[in-house]
Amino acid sequence: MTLKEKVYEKLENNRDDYISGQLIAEELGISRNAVWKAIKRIRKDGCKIDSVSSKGYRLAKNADILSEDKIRKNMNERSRKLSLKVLDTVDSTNNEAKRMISDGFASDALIISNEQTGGRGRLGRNFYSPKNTGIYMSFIIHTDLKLSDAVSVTTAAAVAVVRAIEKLTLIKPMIKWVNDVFINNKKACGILTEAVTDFETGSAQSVIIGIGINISTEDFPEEISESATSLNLQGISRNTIIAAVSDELTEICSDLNDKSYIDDYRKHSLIIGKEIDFYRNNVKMHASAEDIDNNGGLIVKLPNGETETLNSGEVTVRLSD
Ligand code: BT5
Repeated sequence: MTLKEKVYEKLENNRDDYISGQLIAEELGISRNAVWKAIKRIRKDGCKIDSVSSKGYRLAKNADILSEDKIRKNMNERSRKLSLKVLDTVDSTNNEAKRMISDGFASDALIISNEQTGGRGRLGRNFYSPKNTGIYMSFIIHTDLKLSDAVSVTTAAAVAVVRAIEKLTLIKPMIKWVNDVFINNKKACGILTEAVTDFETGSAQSVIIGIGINISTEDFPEEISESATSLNLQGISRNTIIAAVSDELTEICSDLNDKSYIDDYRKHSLIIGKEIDFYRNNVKMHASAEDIDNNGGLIVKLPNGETETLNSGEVTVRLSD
């Protein structure tokens, strides 16, 4: 742990009270000047610390710093085997994962950033990723999955996110096929899965699973201000949530042939039983969403009574129904 992390830990363990610089210095066996410098660095990272001259320092209510050490401590044994990389800023954690793979990185890994300057959604869209208030993370999973199975990994990631949220909170998250997690009919999380393929075998060599979760973001850009929301948890750190999502996802990925997670996906589906619209060859189609199949495909019933399975793409649903 760095000195900055040690000082942060003291403040975090003493969340509700002020702690003096003198006491932190004594307990860590460092000088008061070193404490002061660490406090300055923590503040520079964007974390608010209240200070009162007669009392000392106290973390501001919503202070939440990412720490590799804390994430690891919260993880279970399986997750802890991942190689961890925690960044302050990056263009996109999925891009970072790709760079690592093309540089020959061969282990399973989890890359997390406090901010993304070019966070990506699907089809060239953006994912708004401001610093300090969200979780932006990408898993690298090396696998010899068929490409068709690699797609179902997105489904697994959505289930991992809802399981983690439900384990830690009383929130009831829902999944909008195929890759969004919604809270109260607004998007709180998006998932972008990308496969690095072996052209010779046609299988996925490794899968990058990018997950973005709004934790305490309040000011969204205007174009998503009506459709986006945050988890807004009190007293649960991003480190805890990252570890919980990782535990759930590595567990599901340890045996993707066990499709029981799909039941959880169905139970959380925002669209089963609803009327939806989708596009086929640029033609708008209307249908009712009937079920999710074991590969994460959406089974829809067309007005003429025929059924069809959608495997990718976009559906719109009237959430007020
Ligand atoms: C997604 O795409 O939602 C996938 C987002 C994946 C983000 C993670 S963060 C870590 C990793 N690194 C990356 O660069 N990406 C992954 P899509 O379904 O195409 O949705 C994109 C649309 O969601 C945008 O066009 C906006 O309408 C909306 N949107 C953008 N930012 C949002 C946010 N922070 N919260 C809610 N909605 C958002």
